[in-house]
Amino acid sequence: MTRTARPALRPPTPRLLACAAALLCASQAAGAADAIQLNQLGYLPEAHKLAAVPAAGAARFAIKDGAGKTVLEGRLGAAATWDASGEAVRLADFSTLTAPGSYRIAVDGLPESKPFTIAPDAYRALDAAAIRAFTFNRAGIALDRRIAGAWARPAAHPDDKVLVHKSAASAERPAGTVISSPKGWYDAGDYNKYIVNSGISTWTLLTAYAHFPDWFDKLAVTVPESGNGVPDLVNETLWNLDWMATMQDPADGGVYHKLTNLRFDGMVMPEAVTEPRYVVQKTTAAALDFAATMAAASRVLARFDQQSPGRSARWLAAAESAWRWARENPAVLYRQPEDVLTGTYGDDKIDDEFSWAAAELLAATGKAEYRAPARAAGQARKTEPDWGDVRMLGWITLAGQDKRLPQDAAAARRDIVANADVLLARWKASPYRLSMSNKDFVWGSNAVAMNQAIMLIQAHRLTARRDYLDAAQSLLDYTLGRNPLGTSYVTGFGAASPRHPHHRPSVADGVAAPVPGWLVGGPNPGQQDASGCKAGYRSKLPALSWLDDDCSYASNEVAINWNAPLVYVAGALQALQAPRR
Ligand SMILES: [Ca+2]
Ligand SMILES: [Ca+2]
Repeated sequence: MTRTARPALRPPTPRLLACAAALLCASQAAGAADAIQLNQLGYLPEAHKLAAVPAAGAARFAIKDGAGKTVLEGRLGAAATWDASGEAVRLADFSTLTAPGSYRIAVDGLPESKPFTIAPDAYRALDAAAIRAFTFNRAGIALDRRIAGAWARPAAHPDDKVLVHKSAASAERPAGTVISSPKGWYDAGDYNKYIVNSGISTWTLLTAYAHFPDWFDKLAVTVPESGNGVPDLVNETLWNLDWMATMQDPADGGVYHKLTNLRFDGMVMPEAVTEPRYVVQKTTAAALDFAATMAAASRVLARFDQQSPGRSARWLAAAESAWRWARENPAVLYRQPEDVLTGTYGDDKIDDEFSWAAAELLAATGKAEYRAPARAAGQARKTEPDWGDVRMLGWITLAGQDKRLPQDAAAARRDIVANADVLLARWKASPYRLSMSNKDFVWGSNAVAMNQAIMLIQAHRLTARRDYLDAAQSLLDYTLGRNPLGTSYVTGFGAASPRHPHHRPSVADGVAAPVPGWLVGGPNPGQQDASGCKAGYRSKLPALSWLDDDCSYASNEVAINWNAPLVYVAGALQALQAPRR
Protein backbone atom coordinates (compact mmCIF):
# COMPACT_ATOMS: atom_id res chain seq x y z
CA MET A 1 0.00 0.00 0.00
CA THR A 2 1.44 3.30 -1.00
CA ARG A 3 -1.26 5.45 0.43
CA THR A 4 1.34 8.17 0.51
CA ALA A 5 0.63 8.61 -3.14
CA ARG A 6 -3.12 8.66 -2.98
CA PRO A 7 -3.97 12.31 -2.66
CA ALA A 8 -0.93 13.62 -4.45
CA LEU A 9 -1.41 11.42 -7.45
CA ARG A 10 -5.17 11.60 -7.65
CA PRO A 11 -5.44 12.07 -11.39
CA PRO A 12 -7.00 15.12 -12.97
CA THR A 13 -10.03 14.63 -15.15
CA PRO A 14 -8.86 11.96 -17.57
CA ARG A 15 -9.03 12.99 -21.15
CA LEU A 16 -10.45 10.08 -22.98
CA LEU A 17 -8.39 8.56 -25.67
CA ALA A 18 -10.44 9.07 -28.74
CA CYS A 19 -11.14 5.81 -30.50
CA ALA A 20 -9.45 6.45 -33.81
CA ALA A 21 -10.93 3.38 -35.43
CA ALA A 22 -13.75 1.06 -34.58
CA LEU A 23 -11.25 -1.79 -34.30
CA LEU A 24 -9.20 0.05 -31.67
CA CYS A 25 -12.34 0.86 -29.70
CA ALA A 26 -13.31 -2.75 -29.73
CA SER A 27 -9.93 -3.91 -28.48
CA GLN A 28 -9.86 -1.30 -25.72
CA ALA A 29 -13.29 -2.37 -24.64
CA ALA A 30 -12.04 -5.93 -24.39
CA GLY A 31 -13.03 -7.73 -21.25
CA ALA A 32 -16.54 -9.02 -21.51
CA ALA A 33 -17.77 -6.86 -24.33
CA ASP A 34 -19.99 -9.51 -25.88
CA ALA A 35 -21.71 -10.34 -22.63
CA ILE A 36 -24.94 -9.14 -21.08
CA GLN A 37 -23.93 -7.49 -17.79
CA LEU A 38 -26.05 -7.40 -14.67
CA ASN A 39 -25.91 -7.42 -10.89
CA GLN A 40 -24.54 -10.89 -10.20
CA LEU A 41 -26.03 -11.00 -6.70
CA GLY A 42 -29.45 -10.25 -8.07
CA TYR A 43 -32.21 -7.89 -7.06
CA LEU A 44 -34.78 -7.31 -4.38
CA PRO A 45 -38.32 -7.93 -5.69
CA GLU A 46 -39.31 -4.26 -5.72
CA ALA A 47 -36.00 -2.91 -6.97
CA HIS A 48 -35.25 -1.06 -10.18
CA LYS A 49 -33.70 -3.75 -12.40
CA LEU A 50 -31.44 -3.04 -15.34
CA ALA A 51 -29.00 -5.01 -17.46
CA ALA A 52 -26.50 -3.63 -19.96
CA VAL A 53 -26.76 -5.41 -23.31
CA PRO A 54 -24.17 -5.09 -26.10
CA ALA A 55 -25.69 -3.11 -28.96
CA ALA A 56 -24.56 -5.75 -31.47
CA GLY A 57 -27.53 -7.98 -30.63
CA ALA A 58 -31.22 -7.72 -31.40
CA ALA A 59 -33.42 -4.89 -30.11
CA ARG A 60 -35.63 -7.07 -27.89
CA PHE A 61 -34.93 -9.12 -24.79
CA ALA A 62 -36.62 -11.99 -23.00
CA ILE A 63 -36.33 -13.08 -19.38
CA LYS A 64 -36.38 -16.85 -18.90
CA ASP A 65 -36.97 -18.66 -15.65
CA GLY A 66 -35.07 -21.69 -14.36
CA ALA A 67 -37.13 -24.01 -16.56
CA GLY A 68 -36.35 -21.96 -19.70
CA LYS A 69 -39.85 -20.52 -19.89
CA THR A 70 -40.11 -16.89 -20.99
CA VAL A 71 -41.68 -14.83 -18.21
CA LEU A 72 -41.15 -11.33 -19.57
CA GLU A 73 -40.34 -9.76 -22.93
CA GLY A 74 -39.43 -6.21 -23.72
CA ARG A 75 -37.73 -3.75 -26.02
CA LEU A 76 -34.19 -2.65 -25.22
CA GLY A 77 -33.42 1.03 -24.88
CA ALA A 78 -31.66 3.00 -27.59
CA ALA A 79 -28.02 2.10 -28.25
CA ALA A 80 -25.50 4.54 -26.80
CA THR A 81 -21.74 4.50 -26.32
CA TRP A 82 -20.32 4.91 -22.82
CA ASP A 83 -17.11 6.85 -23.28
CA ALA A 84 -15.67 5.46 -20.03
CA SER A 85 -15.47 2.02 -21.64
CA GLY A 86 -15.89 2.58 -25.38
CA GLU A 87 -18.81 0.16 -25.52
CA ALA A 88 -22.14 0.66 -27.22
CA VAL A 89 -24.89 -0.77 -25.04
CA ARG A 90 -28.66 -0.89 -24.77
CA LEU A 91 -30.39 -1.18 -21.41
CA ALA A 92 -32.90 -3.89 -20.55
CA ASP A 93 -35.38 -2.68 -17.90
CA PHE A 94 -37.13 -5.60 -16.21
CA SER A 95 -38.26 -3.83 -13.08
CA THR A 96 -41.79 -5.20 -13.47
CA LEU A 97 -40.51 -8.72 -12.82
CA THR A 98 -40.92 -9.13 -9.06
CA ALA A 99 -41.48 -12.85 -8.45
CA PRO A 100 -38.60 -14.41 -6.50
CA GLY A 101 -36.67 -16.95 -8.54
CA SER A 102 -33.68 -17.59 -10.75
CA TYR A 103 -33.62 -16.17 -14.28
CA ARG A 104 -31.49 -15.42 -17.33
CA ILE A 105 -31.73 -12.73 -19.99
CA ALA A 106 -31.79 -13.79 -23.64
CA VAL A 107 -31.17 -11.53 -26.63
CA ASP A 108 -30.95 -12.88 -30.17
CA GLY A 109 -27.40 -12.79 -31.47
CA LEU A 110 -25.78 -12.83 -27.98
CA PRO A 111 -24.93 -15.50 -25.39
CA GLU A 112 -27.50 -15.72 -22.61
CA SER A 113 -26.65 -13.78 -19.48
CA LYS A 114 -25.31 -15.31 -16.30
CA PRO A 115 -28.15 -16.46 -14.05
CA PHE A 116 -29.49 -13.92 -11.57
CA THR A 117 -31.93 -14.16 -8.72
CA ILE A 118 -34.76 -12.06 -7.41
CA ALA A 119 -34.95 -12.55 -3.66
CA PRO A 120 -36.20 -10.54 -0.69
CA ASP A 121 -32.84 -10.90 1.07
CA ALA A 122 -30.62 -10.51 -1.98
CA TYR A 123 -27.97 -8.50 -0.08
CA ARG A 124 -28.16 -10.00 3.40
CA ALA A 125 -25.12 -12.25 3.05
CA LEU A 126 -23.21 -9.49 1.28
CA ASP A 127 -23.92 -6.98 4.04
CA ALA A 128 -22.88 -9.42 6.77
CA ALA A 129 -19.68 -10.31 4.91
CA ALA A 130 -18.84 -6.67 4.30
CA ILE A 131 -19.01 -6.13 8.08
CA ARG A 132 -17.01 -9.28 8.81
CA ALA A 133 -14.26 -8.03 6.51
CA PHE A 134 -13.57 -5.53 9.31
CA THR A 135 -13.34 -8.42 11.77
CA PHE A 136 -10.74 -10.05 9.53
CA ASN A 137 -8.72 -6.82 9.69
CA ARG A 138 -8.82 -6.50 13.48
CA ALA A 139 -5.51 -5.90 15.20
CA GLY A 140 -4.77 -7.59 18.50
CA ILE A 141 -7.08 -10.61 18.41
CA ALA A 142 -6.91 -14.25 17.39
CA LEU A 143 -9.58 -15.26 14.89
CA ASP A 144 -10.59 -18.90 15.33
CA ARG A 145 -12.28 -21.10 12.76
CA ARG A 146 -15.72 -20.45 14.20
CA ILE A 147 -15.31 -16.77 13.34
CA ALA A 148 -12.96 -16.86 10.40
CA GLY A 149 -13.33 -20.31 8.80
CA ALA A 150 -10.44 -21.08 6.46
CA TRP A 151 -8.99 -17.63 7.20
CA ALA A 152 -8.44 -18.28 10.92
CA ARG A 153 -5.18 -16.78 12.24
CA PRO A 154 -3.38 -16.10 15.51
CA ALA A 155 -3.39 -12.76 17.30
CA ALA A 156 -0.95 -10.12 16.08
CA HIS A 157 -0.06 -6.49 16.75
CA PRO A 158 -1.15 -6.25 20.40
CA ASP A 159 0.00 -2.61 20.30
CA ASP A 160 0.26 -2.56 24.08
CA LYS A 161 3.81 -1.17 23.90
CA VAL A 162 3.79 1.60 21.31
CA LEU A 163 6.53 4.22 21.19
CA VAL A 164 5.92 7.97 20.99
CA HIS A 165 7.73 9.07 17.83
CA LYS A 166 9.89 12.19 18.10
CA SER A 167 7.40 14.02 15.85
CA ALA A 168 4.76 13.45 18.54
CA ALA A 169 6.89 14.20 21.60
CA SER A 170 5.52 16.45 24.35
CA ALA A 171 6.67 17.46 27.85
CA GLU A 172 4.55 14.74 29.45
CA ARG A 173 5.34 12.14 26.77
CA PRO A 174 8.89 12.63 25.46
CA ALA A 175 10.11 10.63 22.44
CA GLY A 176 10.37 6.96 23.28
CA THR A 177 7.59 7.01 25.89
CA VAL A 178 5.73 3.69 25.82
CA ILE A 179 1.94 3.88 25.60
CA SER A 180 -0.77 1.28 25.08
CA SER A 181 -3.00 1.63 22.01
CA PRO A 182 -4.58 -1.77 21.38
CA LYS A 183 -7.43 -2.97 19.10
CA GLY A 184 -8.55 -1.11 15.98
CA TRP A 185 -8.63 -2.21 12.36
CA TYR A 186 -5.73 -2.53 9.98
CA ASP A 187 -6.46 0.25 7.53
CA ALA A 188 -6.27 -1.56 4.22
CA GLY A 189 -3.94 -4.08 2.65
CA ASP A 190 -1.29 -3.04 5.17
CA TYR A 191 -1.09 -3.41 8.97
CA ASN A 192 -1.12 0.21 10.08
CA LYS A 193 -3.81 2.27 11.79
CA TYR A 194 -4.65 5.83 10.72
CA ILE A 195 -7.01 8.17 12.56
CA VAL A 196 -8.06 10.19 9.51
CA ASN A 197 -9.25 7.18 7.56
CA SER A 198 -10.68 5.55 10.68
CA GLY A 199 -12.83 8.64 11.16
CA ILE A 200 -14.95 8.43 8.02
CA SER A 201 -14.99 4.62 8.08
CA THR A 202 -16.23 4.37 11.66
CA TRP A 203 -18.69 7.22 11.19
CA THR A 204 -20.16 5.51 8.12
CA LEU A 205 -20.78 2.31 10.09
CA LEU A 206 -22.24 4.26 13.03
CA THR A 207 -24.52 6.13 10.67
CA ALA A 208 -25.61 2.94 8.93
CA TYR A 209 -26.70 1.71 12.34
CA ALA A 210 -28.37 5.01 13.26
CA HIS A 211 -30.37 5.11 10.02
CA PHE A 212 -31.38 1.45 9.79
CA PRO A 213 -31.39 -0.03 13.31
CA ASP A 214 -34.15 -2.52 12.56
CA TRP A 215 -32.08 -4.08 9.77
CA PHE A 216 -28.79 -4.12 11.64
CA ASP A 217 -30.30 -5.26 14.96
CA LYS A 218 -31.25 -8.49 13.17
CA LEU A 219 -28.26 -8.90 10.86
CA ALA A 220 -26.18 -11.81 12.20
CA VAL A 221 -22.52 -11.44 11.29
CA THR A 222 -20.77 -13.80 13.75
CA VAL A 223 -18.14 -11.59 15.33
CA PRO A 224 -16.21 -12.61 18.46
CA GLU A 225 -18.66 -10.72 20.73
CA SER A 226 -21.85 -12.08 19.12
CA GLY A 227 -24.47 -12.93 21.72
CA ASN A 228 -23.52 -10.19 24.19
CA GLY A 229 -26.79 -8.32 23.63
CA VAL A 230 -25.24 -5.74 21.33
CA PRO A 231 -25.85 -5.90 17.54
CA ASP A 232 -22.93 -7.31 15.58
CA LEU A 233 -22.40 -4.14 13.54
CA VAL A 234 -22.11 -2.18 16.78
CA ASN A 235 -19.75 -4.76 18.28
CA GLU A 236 -17.51 -4.49 15.24
CA THR A 237 -17.55 -0.70 15.31
CA LEU A 238 -16.66 -0.65 19.02
CA TRP A 239 -13.44 -2.53 18.26
CA ASN A 240 -12.16 0.50 16.39
CA LEU A 241 -13.71 3.14 18.65
CA ASP A 242 -11.90 1.62 21.62
CA TRP A 243 -8.64 2.01 19.72
CA MET A 244 -9.40 5.55 18.58
CA ALA A 245 -10.01 6.59 22.21
CA THR A 246 -6.41 5.61 23.06
CA MET A 247 -4.98 7.87 20.34
CA GLN A 248 -5.78 11.02 22.28
CA ASP A 249 -3.09 12.48 24.53
CA PRO A 250 -4.92 12.95 27.84
CA ALA A 251 -2.59 15.80 28.78
CA ASP A 252 -3.77 18.21 26.08
CA GLY A 253 -6.58 16.63 24.02
CA GLY A 254 -4.43 16.39 20.87
CA VAL A 255 -4.73 13.25 18.72
CA TYR A 256 -1.94 11.31 17.05
CA HIS A 257 -2.28 11.10 13.28
CA LYS A 258 -1.39 7.41 12.99
CA LEU A 259 0.03 4.32 14.63
CA THR A 260 2.42 2.57 12.28
CA ASN A 261 5.71 0.83 11.69
CA LEU A 262 8.38 3.05 10.23
CA ARG A 263 7.90 1.35 6.86
CA PHE A 264 5.44 -0.98 5.14
CA ASP A 265 5.73 -4.68 5.87
CA GLY A 266 6.35 -7.27 3.19
CA MET A 267 3.52 -9.46 1.92
CA VAL A 268 3.41 -11.53 5.12
CA MET A 269 0.84 -12.54 7.70
CA PRO A 270 0.33 -10.07 10.57
CA GLU A 271 1.72 -12.42 13.19
CA ALA A 272 5.01 -12.51 11.25
CA VAL A 273 5.58 -8.82 11.92
CA THR A 274 7.64 -7.71 14.93
CA GLU A 275 8.66 -4.20 13.86
CA PRO A 276 8.37 -1.53 16.56
CA ARG A 277 5.25 0.58 16.33
CA TYR A 278 4.98 4.34 16.82
CA VAL A 279 2.36 7.00 17.28
CA VAL A 280 3.27 9.82 14.92
CA GLN A 281 2.59 13.59 15.01
CA LYS A 282 -0.54 15.19 16.41
CA THR A 283 -2.43 16.99 13.64
CA THR A 284 -5.44 19.26 13.36
CA ALA A 285 -7.13 16.88 10.91
CA ALA A 286 -6.69 13.93 13.29
CA ALA A 287 -8.11 15.95 16.21
CA LEU A 288 -11.13 17.04 14.15
CA ASP A 289 -11.86 13.63 12.63
CA PHE A 290 -11.52 12.15 16.12
CA ALA A 291 -13.83 14.81 17.58
CA ALA A 292 -16.46 14.19 14.91
CA THR A 293 -16.37 10.42 15.21
CA MET A 294 -16.35 10.26 19.01
CA ALA A 295 -19.19 12.80 19.20
CA ALA A 296 -21.21 10.70 16.75
CA ALA A 297 -20.38 7.56 18.72
CA SER A 298 -21.46 9.16 22.00
CA ARG A 299 -24.83 10.02 20.47
CA VAL A 300 -25.53 6.93 18.36
CA LEU A 301 -24.32 4.37 20.90
CA ALA A 302 -25.86 5.97 24.00
CA ARG A 303 -28.48 3.23 24.03
CA PHE A 304 -25.72 0.66 24.61
CA ASP A 305 -24.20 2.50 27.54
CA GLN A 306 -25.14 -0.19 30.05
CA GLN A 307 -22.48 -2.34 28.41
CA SER A 308 -19.88 0.16 29.61
CA PRO A 309 -21.50 2.69 31.96
CA GLY A 310 -20.38 6.26 31.34
CA ARG A 311 -18.84 5.50 27.96
CA SER A 312 -20.98 7.94 25.97
CA ALA A 313 -20.19 10.77 28.35
CA ARG A 314 -16.47 9.94 28.25
CA TRP A 315 -16.42 9.93 24.48
CA LEU A 316 -18.28 13.22 24.26
CA ALA A 317 -15.81 14.79 26.70
CA ALA A 318 -12.94 13.39 24.62
CA ALA A 319 -14.52 14.86 21.47
CA GLU A 320 -14.87 18.31 23.02
CA SER A 321 -11.31 18.17 24.32
CA ALA A 322 -10.01 17.30 20.83
CA TRP A 323 -12.09 20.14 19.38
CA ARG A 324 -10.51 22.62 21.81
CA TRP A 325 -7.03 21.38 20.83
CA ALA A 326 -7.89 21.89 17.15
CA ARG A 327 -9.14 25.43 17.81
CA GLU A 328 -5.89 26.23 19.58
CA ASN A 329 -3.82 24.48 16.90
CA PRO A 330 -5.86 25.19 13.75
CA ALA A 331 -3.24 24.57 11.06
CA VAL A 332 -1.04 21.65 12.12
CA LEU A 333 -0.88 19.72 8.86
CA TYR A 334 0.63 16.27 8.57
CA ARG A 335 4.22 16.32 7.43
CA GLN A 336 5.76 12.89 7.06
CA PRO A 337 8.92 12.59 9.19
CA GLU A 338 12.04 11.52 7.29
CA ASP A 339 12.23 8.12 8.96
CA VAL A 340 8.55 7.21 8.44
CA LEU A 341 7.50 5.75 5.08
CA THR A 342 3.94 4.52 5.67
CA GLY A 343 0.71 6.13 4.41
CA THR A 344 0.24 9.84 5.04
CA TYR A 345 -3.44 10.67 4.70
CA GLY A 346 -2.16 14.20 4.34
CA ASP A 347 -4.83 16.82 3.70
CA ASP A 348 -4.04 20.52 3.43
CA LYS A 349 -7.69 21.62 3.17
CA ILE A 350 -9.21 21.24 6.60
CA ASP A 351 -12.10 23.70 6.52
CA ASP A 352 -14.34 20.71 5.88
CA GLU A 353 -12.93 18.83 8.88
CA PHE A 354 -13.75 21.84 11.10
CA SER A 355 -17.28 21.93 9.68
CA TRP A 356 -17.84 18.19 10.18
CA ALA A 357 -16.54 18.12 13.75
CA ALA A 358 -18.64 21.15 14.69
CA ALA A 359 -21.73 19.60 13.11
CA GLU A 360 -21.30 16.39 15.09
CA LEU A 361 -20.69 18.32 18.31
CA LEU A 362 -23.74 20.48 17.62
CA ALA A 363 -25.87 17.36 17.13
CA ALA A 364 -24.44 15.66 20.21
CA THR A 365 -24.61 18.63 22.60
CA GLY A 366 -27.05 21.18 21.13
CA LYS A 367 -24.59 23.89 22.22
CA ALA A 368 -24.95 27.08 20.19
CA GLU A 369 -21.19 27.63 20.11
CA TYR A 370 -20.88 24.86 17.50
CA ARG A 371 -23.47 26.33 15.11
CA ALA A 372 -21.35 28.93 13.34
CA PRO A 373 -18.37 26.64 12.69
CA ALA A 374 -20.70 23.85 11.58
CA ARG A 375 -22.31 26.09 9.00
CA ALA A 376 -19.23 28.06 8.06
CA ALA A 377 -19.31 28.97 4.39
CA GLY A 378 -17.62 26.54 2.10
CA GLN A 379 -18.85 24.19 -0.52
CA ALA A 380 -18.11 20.52 -0.78
CA ARG A 381 -15.47 20.02 -3.43
CA LYS A 382 -17.05 16.88 -4.86
CA THR A 383 -20.44 15.24 -5.19
CA GLU A 384 -19.70 12.60 -2.55
CA PRO A 385 -17.65 12.44 0.64
CA ASP A 386 -14.26 10.80 0.98
CA TRP A 387 -11.60 10.78 3.69
CA GLY A 388 -10.23 14.14 2.60
CA ASP A 389 -13.58 15.86 1.96
CA VAL A 390 -15.84 15.22 4.93
CA ARG A 391 -18.16 18.25 4.94
CA MET A 392 -21.10 16.17 3.68
CA LEU A 393 -20.87 13.85 6.68
CA GLY A 394 -21.89 16.79 8.86
CA TRP A 395 -24.80 17.57 6.55
CA ILE A 396 -26.05 14.01 6.86
CA THR A 397 -25.92 14.16 10.65
CA LEU A 398 -27.61 17.56 10.89
CA ALA A 399 -30.30 16.57 8.38
CA GLY A 400 -31.43 14.00 10.92
CA GLN A 401 -31.80 16.61 13.69
CA ASP A 402 -35.02 18.11 12.35
CA LYS A 403 -36.78 18.02 15.73
CA ARG A 404 -34.00 19.34 17.96
CA LEU A 405 -32.24 21.64 15.50
CA PRO A 406 -34.81 22.40 12.79
CA GLN A 407 -33.05 25.30 11.11
CA ASP A 408 -29.71 23.49 10.93
CA ALA A 409 -31.47 20.42 9.63
CA ALA A 410 -33.33 22.38 6.96
CA ALA A 411 -30.11 23.92 5.64
CA ALA A 412 -28.38 20.55 5.58
CA ARG A 413 -31.31 18.98 3.77
CA ARG A 414 -31.17 21.60 1.03
CA ASP A 415 -27.47 20.97 0.54
CA ILE A 416 -27.93 17.19 0.36
CA VAL A 417 -30.76 17.34 -2.17
CA ALA A 418 -28.88 19.83 -4.35
CA ASN A 419 -25.89 17.50 -4.39
CA ALA A 420 -27.99 14.44 -5.10
CA ASP A 421 -29.71 16.24 -7.96
CA VAL A 422 -26.36 16.60 -9.71
CA LEU A 423 -25.88 12.84 -9.39
CA LEU A 424 -29.44 12.11 -10.47
CA ALA A 425 -29.10 14.18 -13.64
CA ARG A 426 -25.95 12.28 -14.57
CA TRP A 427 -27.66 8.97 -13.90
CA LYS A 428 -30.54 9.84 -16.21
CA ALA A 429 -28.21 10.89 -19.03
CA SER A 430 -25.76 7.99 -18.75
CA PRO A 431 -25.73 5.14 -21.31
CA TYR A 432 -24.93 2.78 -18.43
CA ARG A 433 -27.39 4.52 -16.06
CA LEU A 434 -24.58 5.44 -13.70
CA SER A 435 -24.12 8.72 -11.83
CA MET A 436 -20.34 8.46 -12.07
CA SER A 437 -18.57 10.81 -14.45
CA ASN A 438 -15.26 9.92 -16.06
CA LYS A 439 -13.39 11.98 -13.46
CA ASP A 440 -14.82 9.74 -10.74
CA PHE A 441 -12.62 6.88 -11.90
CA VAL A 442 -9.90 7.66 -9.38
CA TRP A 443 -7.97 5.60 -6.85
CA GLY A 444 -10.80 3.84 -5.01
CA SER A 445 -13.43 4.49 -7.69
CA ASN A 446 -15.69 1.76 -6.33
CA ALA A 447 -15.93 3.70 -3.08
CA VAL A 448 -16.78 6.84 -5.05
CA ALA A 449 -19.69 4.81 -6.40
CA MET A 450 -20.75 3.71 -2.93
CA ASN A 451 -20.44 7.19 -1.43
CA GLN A 452 -22.49 8.64 -4.30
CA ALA A 453 -25.09 5.99 -3.46
CA ILE A 454 -25.06 7.19 0.17
CA MET A 455 -25.82 10.75 -0.98
CA LEU A 456 -28.65 9.55 -3.23
CA ILE A 457 -30.06 7.45 -0.39
CA GLN A 458 -30.07 10.53 1.86
CA ALA A 459 -32.09 12.41 -0.76
CA HIS A 460 -34.50 9.50 -0.92
CA ARG A 461 -34.84 9.42 2.86
CA LEU A 462 -35.57 13.16 2.89
CA THR A 463 -37.97 13.31 -0.07
CA ALA A 464 -39.30 9.74 -0.46
CA ARG A 465 -38.68 10.15 -4.20
CA ARG A 466 -38.14 6.81 -5.88
CA ASP A 467 -35.67 7.91 -8.56
CA TYR A 468 -32.96 8.69 -5.98
CA LEU A 469 -33.21 5.13 -4.72
CA ASP A 470 -33.14 3.74 -8.27
CA ALA A 471 -29.96 5.71 -8.99
CA ALA A 472 -28.39 4.30 -5.82
CA GLN A 473 -29.41 0.79 -6.88
CA SER A 474 -27.63 1.36 -10.19
CA LEU A 475 -24.39 2.10 -8.34
CA LEU A 476 -24.62 -1.13 -6.36
CA ASP A 477 -25.45 -2.96 -9.59
CA TYR A 478 -22.29 -1.51 -11.10
CA THR A 479 -20.06 -2.71 -8.26
CA LEU A 480 -21.67 -6.16 -8.36
CA GLY A 481 -21.31 -6.82 -12.06
CA ARG A 482 -23.22 -4.42 -14.31
CA ASN A 483 -19.93 -3.07 -15.58
CA PRO A 484 -17.84 -3.49 -18.73
CA LEU A 485 -15.52 -6.03 -17.12
CA GLY A 486 -18.39 -8.26 -16.06
CA THR A 487 -16.99 -8.68 -12.57
CA SER A 488 -18.36 -8.22 -9.10
CA TYR A 489 -15.77 -6.12 -7.27
CA VAL A 490 -16.46 -7.79 -3.90
CA THR A 491 -14.26 -10.76 -2.98
CA GLY A 492 -16.21 -14.00 -2.68
CA PHE A 493 -19.45 -12.57 -4.08
CA GLY A 494 -20.78 -13.00 -7.61
CA ALA A 495 -20.11 -15.40 -10.46
CA ALA A 496 -16.85 -13.55 -11.19
CA SER A 497 -15.02 -11.60 -8.47
CA PRO A 498 -11.47 -10.50 -7.53
CA ARG A 499 -9.12 -13.39 -6.72
CA HIS A 500 -5.92 -11.50 -6.00
CA PRO A 501 -6.55 -8.36 -3.95
CA HIS A 502 -3.62 -6.28 -2.68
CA HIS A 503 -4.25 -7.43 0.90
CA ARG A 504 -1.40 -8.94 2.86
CA PRO A 505 -3.37 -11.74 4.58
CA SER A 506 -5.03 -12.73 1.31
CA VAL A 507 -1.60 -12.99 -0.32
CA ALA A 508 0.20 -14.74 2.54
CA ASP A 509 -2.34 -17.09 4.15
CA GLY A 510 -1.94 -20.08 1.84
CA VAL A 511 -5.70 -20.16 1.21
CA ALA A 512 -6.57 -20.06 -2.49
CA ALA A 513 -9.67 -17.88 -2.10
CA PRO A 514 -9.13 -14.30 -0.94
CA VAL A 515 -10.48 -13.13 2.40
CA PRO A 516 -14.18 -12.56 1.54
CA GLY A 517 -16.38 -9.51 1.78
CA TRP A 518 -13.90 -6.88 0.61
CA LEU A 519 -14.70 -4.25 -2.00
CA VAL A 520 -11.56 -3.67 -4.05
CA GLY A 521 -10.59 -0.17 -5.15
CA GLY A 522 -11.68 -0.63 -8.74
CA PRO A 523 -10.86 0.89 -12.11
CA ASN A 524 -8.32 3.70 -11.90
CA PRO A 525 -6.81 5.05 -15.13
CA GLY A 526 -4.08 6.71 -13.07
CA GLN A 527 -2.49 3.21 -13.03
CA GLN A 528 0.12 4.46 -10.51
CA ASP A 529 1.31 0.88 -10.00
CA ALA A 530 1.79 0.06 -13.69
CA SER A 531 5.58 0.01 -13.53
CA GLY A 532 5.53 -2.69 -10.84
CA CYS A 533 2.70 -4.78 -12.27
CA LYS A 534 4.14 -7.07 -14.87
CA ALA A 535 0.76 -8.48 -15.81
CA GLY A 536 -0.14 -5.10 -17.24
CA TYR A 537 -3.40 -3.27 -17.70
CA ARG A 538 -5.30 -4.12 -20.85
CA SER A 539 -6.71 -0.65 -21.39
CA LYS A 540 -6.28 2.95 -20.32
CA LEU A 541 -10.00 3.65 -20.54
CA PRO A 542 -11.43 4.73 -17.16
CA ALA A 543 -13.88 1.91 -16.54
CA LEU A 544 -11.46 -0.75 -17.83
CA SER A 545 -8.35 0.22 -15.84
CA TRP A 546 -8.49 -2.62 -13.36
CA LEU A 547 -6.06 -5.43 -12.70
CA ASP A 548 -6.91 -8.50 -10.63
CA ASP A 549 -3.36 -8.88 -9.39
CA ASP A 550 -1.97 -8.40 -5.89
CA CYS A 551 0.65 -6.05 -7.32
CA SER A 552 -2.09 -3.56 -8.08
CA TYR A 553 -2.38 -1.32 -5.05
CA ALA A 554 -3.87 1.35 -7.31
CA SER A 555 -6.85 -0.72 -8.51
CA ASN A 556 -7.09 -3.88 -6.43
CA GLU A 557 -6.33 -2.97 -2.81
CA VAL A 558 -8.97 -3.11 -0.11
CA ALA A 559 -9.57 -0.46 2.56
CA ILE A 560 -11.85 0.17 5.53
CA ASN A 561 -13.11 3.44 4.05
CA TRP A 562 -14.14 1.60 0.89
CA ASN A 563 -15.95 -1.23 2.68
CA ALA A 564 -17.84 0.99 5.10
CA PRO A 565 -20.03 2.60 2.41
CA LEU A 566 -20.68 -0.87 0.97
CA VAL A 567 -22.00 -1.90 4.39
CA TYR A 568 -24.20 1.19 4.42
CA VAL A 569 -25.56 0.84 0.86
CA ALA A 570 -26.28 -2.90 0.97
CA GLY A 571 -28.09 -2.44 4.30
CA ALA A 572 -29.96 0.65 3.13
CA LEU A 573 -31.29 -0.99 -0.03
CA GLN A 574 -32.51 -3.91 2.05
CA ALA A 575 -34.07 -1.68 4.69
CA LEU A 576 -35.67 0.74 2.23
CA GLN A 577 -37.26 -1.88 0.03
CA ALA A 578 -40.80 -0.77 -0.61
CA PRO A 579 -43.48 -1.72 -3.12
CA ARG A 580 -43.25 0.05 -6.46
CA ARG A 581 -46.10 2.38 -7.22
CA1 LIG B 1 -10.35 18.07 4.09
CA1 LIG C 1 -4.96 -16.35 0.01
